[in-house]
Amino acid sequence: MGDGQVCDAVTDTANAIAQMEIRGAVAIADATAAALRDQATQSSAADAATLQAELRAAARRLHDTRPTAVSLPNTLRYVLNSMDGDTVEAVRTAVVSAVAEFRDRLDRAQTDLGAVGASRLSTGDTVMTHCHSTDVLACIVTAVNQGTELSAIVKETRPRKQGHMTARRLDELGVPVTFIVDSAAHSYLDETDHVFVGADTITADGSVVNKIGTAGLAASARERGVDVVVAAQTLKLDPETLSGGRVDIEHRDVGEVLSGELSQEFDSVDVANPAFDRTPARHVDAIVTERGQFPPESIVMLMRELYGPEPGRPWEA
Ligand code: RUB
Repeated sequence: MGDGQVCDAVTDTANAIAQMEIRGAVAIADATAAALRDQATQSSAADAATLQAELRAAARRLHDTRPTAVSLPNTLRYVLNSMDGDTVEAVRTAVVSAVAEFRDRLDRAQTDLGAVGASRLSTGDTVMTHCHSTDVLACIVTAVNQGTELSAIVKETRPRKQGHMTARRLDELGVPVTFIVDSAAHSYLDETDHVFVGADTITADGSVVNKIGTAGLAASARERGVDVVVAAQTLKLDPETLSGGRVDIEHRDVGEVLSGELSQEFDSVDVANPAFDRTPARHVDAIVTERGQFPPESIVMLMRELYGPEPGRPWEA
């Protein structure tokens, strides 16, 4: 790799995120941090300023992969804000240690959040899930490890079918799973005690941006009086929304919805493929984080405490 260039590990990670080989907000954050560490360790920059410029370029490459999960820019902030130093070695050491600390905090946050979420679950409860969220899994795994006997209704989650991952993982855990297509969710809410979903981004007004279909599920659950819990570590709080920033909802290739011959058959039909939607705070009972559980309307206080009013975009500097 030449002086000033982005390393292959960053390009590979960016491609893997864009193609969803790495997916889910926590996994995206973890891979992003690791890629920045690789940039720092593999760089042949001649001086500190060049290495810092490379790290910003690497961050931009990673940032431009998928627009919705705020865990990505929050990770870039954490790592880039650490890259002080007058020499290449000093910057490299600072980044390596910030990334190690970040990844450790990510793990601990999920463990701590899992304990908080598990406290909402009791033996005999049925949990309905949507998509595949490692933060949700942490709550269920902790509850099961504590001896709580649960069953699960797992939504398929069209078009990428992340529900398969959730069903597989819960089955391995010994949780009885009923696997349903998305449109069957309403019919199964009477058998559900809690809806547990993850989040890609939580905004200052307590809205939750998560996999498309979450908003409809939460509205139905609210109408039936079923508990709606969002399991989301504080890395999912979007500090830019404190000052009016908006969440960009990703629209993915329509080939994920209709592909091959079908897409030709329907070539005069407009196909849309939004990947996420926004659930208003009033349809959520609690946001479970590693810092405890919060009514969604109060999450703004935690957001302000953790990120301050001006989070900055150090990758743009
Ligand atoms: C993933 C998704 C997940 C959140 C939370 O969407 O919406 O619910 O990212 O996951 P995609 P986690 O599959 O399009 O990335 O709790 O693992 O961060």
